[in-house]
Amino acid sequence: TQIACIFDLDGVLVDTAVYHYQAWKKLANSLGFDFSHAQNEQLKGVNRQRSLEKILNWGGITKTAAEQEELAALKNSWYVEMISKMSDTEVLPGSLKLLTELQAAGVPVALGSASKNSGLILERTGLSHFFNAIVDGNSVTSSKPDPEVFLKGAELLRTEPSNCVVFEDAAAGVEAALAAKMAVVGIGTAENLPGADVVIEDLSKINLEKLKALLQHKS
Ligand code: G16
Ligand code: MG
Repeated sequence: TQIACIFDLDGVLVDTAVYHYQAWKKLANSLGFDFSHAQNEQLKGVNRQRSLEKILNWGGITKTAAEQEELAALKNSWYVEMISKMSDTEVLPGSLKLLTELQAAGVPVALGSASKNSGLILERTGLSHFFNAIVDGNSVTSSKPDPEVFLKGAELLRTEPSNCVVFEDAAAGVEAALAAKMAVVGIGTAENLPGADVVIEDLSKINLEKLKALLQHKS
């Protein structure tokens, strides 16, 4: 079977949600309101601009487009400061083993992330060399749940969507993969990821053989 894999970044390969949380909380606090972990959960897979809109809405605050751009840049400067200190110890369980197995088997691998900081994160955590193609917040115009990010990934890997397996931890990402007509492995819990073909706790729970079986079962 022909197979290609497309990985989401935050929450699948590395845990950067904790840094997004700290940076957004600092921004919310500076504006006079608080920001909870539950709210942070709702921002997974959501791009920076849209995340800020949601936060301002939760705080009951209105800002002009120019002010929003400044606030998003401020949050990002704090976030970049934190992720610049990341290391390979922050790669999530099973990521390295699976990526190594896929690379050894010659399976094409792409990144499909909403983040504009994916290059820095992959570099800091030592994962860059596993990817044949990178699609991230710098190269897409429509965010998840739009399928653009994953369709571009398939295109760059020169394969059909029906050959692709997507790994996602966010509901919007699972929706995007399904819209792209790809198989989806959800990372997290089944309640939070409706529609995923299979949901696992982390990447240590899957291997190439299981992925091939999943694709075959789907077709
Ligand atoms: C990630 C995170 C989101 C974040 C987005 C944009 O998406 O899950 O919480 O808002 O990237 O990140 P940045 O501000 O770095 O551009 P993904 O698709 O990698 O899970
Ligand atoms: Mg994610």
